[in-house]
Amino acid sequence: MQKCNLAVDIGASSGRVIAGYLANGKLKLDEIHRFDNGMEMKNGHLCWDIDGLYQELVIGLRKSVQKNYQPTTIGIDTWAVDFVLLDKEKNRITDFVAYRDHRTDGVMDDILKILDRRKLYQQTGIQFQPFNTIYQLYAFKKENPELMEKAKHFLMIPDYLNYLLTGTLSNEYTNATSTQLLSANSKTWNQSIAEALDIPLELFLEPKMPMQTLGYLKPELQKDIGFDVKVVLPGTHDTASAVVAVPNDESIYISSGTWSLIGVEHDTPITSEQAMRYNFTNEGGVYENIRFLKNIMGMWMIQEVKKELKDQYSFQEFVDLAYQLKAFDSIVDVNDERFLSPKSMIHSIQTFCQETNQAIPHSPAELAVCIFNSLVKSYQQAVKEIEEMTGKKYASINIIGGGSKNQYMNEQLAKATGKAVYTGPTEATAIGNLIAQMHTTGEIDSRETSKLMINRSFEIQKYLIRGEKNEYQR
Ligand code: LRH
Repeated sequence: MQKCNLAVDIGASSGRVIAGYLANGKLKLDEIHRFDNGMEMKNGHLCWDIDGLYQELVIGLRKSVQKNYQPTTIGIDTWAVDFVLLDKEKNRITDFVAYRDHRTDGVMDDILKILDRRKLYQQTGIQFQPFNTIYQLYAFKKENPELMEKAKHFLMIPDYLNYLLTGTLSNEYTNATSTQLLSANSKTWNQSIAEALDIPLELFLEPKMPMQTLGYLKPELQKDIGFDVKVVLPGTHDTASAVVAVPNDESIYISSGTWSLIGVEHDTPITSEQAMRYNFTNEGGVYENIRFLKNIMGMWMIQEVKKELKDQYSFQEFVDLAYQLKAFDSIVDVNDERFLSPKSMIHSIQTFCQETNQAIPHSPAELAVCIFNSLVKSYQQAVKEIEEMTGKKYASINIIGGGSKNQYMNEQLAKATGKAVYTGPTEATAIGNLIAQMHTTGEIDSRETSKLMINRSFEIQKYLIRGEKNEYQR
């Protein structure tokens, strides 16, 4: 039997259970189980199927044993901001409403009439996004005052899954920062913000730092699996885990998936006027540092177009179509709120182009080029902003995550920024999750060792502009 650590990495469109172990100085990955995820309408709101996700997680655990692994630890990461509330008996009293649900429409503006925008940013360091937990909690309270009265515990998705595994309640730090309710400097829940919004502070537990053991599988699960598996906290926010797997500290990173998260790591929060204006965020990092980054709409746009076109084209086919199209220049502002949760992504893109007097994309190739070029434009702008705010010039950009397979965008980004563009690892989130588990068990002793390990274990590709001809070397 091979001992392993298990990473449970659940994104907005799919989840994975991945076994990881060290062999000959390299980190080996084995995907044990993969499943779909998505939102569905329930009680008038877009929700996640949290019970279904938990079942898939347990299936993954069982499969690992069937594949002859002995899991010693398990760690969970998912997307941020979403939560459930439990009553005093620790029973769930809310659905797992998804952040793209329209319950938060207009709520940020309402809150910014109560709280001063600048103060809120200075205290939390978190970027203004209409779906942050703070706005969701406020919307929930307005719609369900009687349930809010009953609520005793606030858990984010990984916290809740950890609770189901172990029976232990916790609020993990990296994910908690995405609520916009934590003080960036003290790393504790911000009393004055909670009080101003009448959100009871008793709902929250003192944030727990990643890289520590939370507990063990509940006895019935232990019996089922046959092993005493330790439940460990990685960066439970998927982006926090992904950033751990950035191969090179000197690059700007882009974690490319449903969202594109572009930024750098920093020792302390940057909450300047400029950072607020550029809407950058200071989320908590696994190494207790800061992920100074910006959320950019990301592959969600092409995922939605793909779905609308009845999955006739794969992602790679969209990339191929983009290469074949000679020129199509229309650009949309990918961070326009209309693209967050539209009825039709295609229609929203087309109306944006129409309103801005640009050619309207109709064919799948035109839509793909419009989305890819618009994303690249927005990355290019963010790179400029990062350099301006940190006062540093970066020679390279490293794209991690599944979206790094988009060669068209990688080449366009190299061309637009003149920087070397590195891509990989594609499984960054699971890798970062596993590394945090290995730090906890002592299998990896330092951040430096983990960086060496990543570079040794995974293929990193390089796109570079060569001379005048804009040729790329791979
Ligand atoms: C990426 C992500 C991102 C959040 C968003 C809700 O999966 O966690 O960091 O802002 O989802």
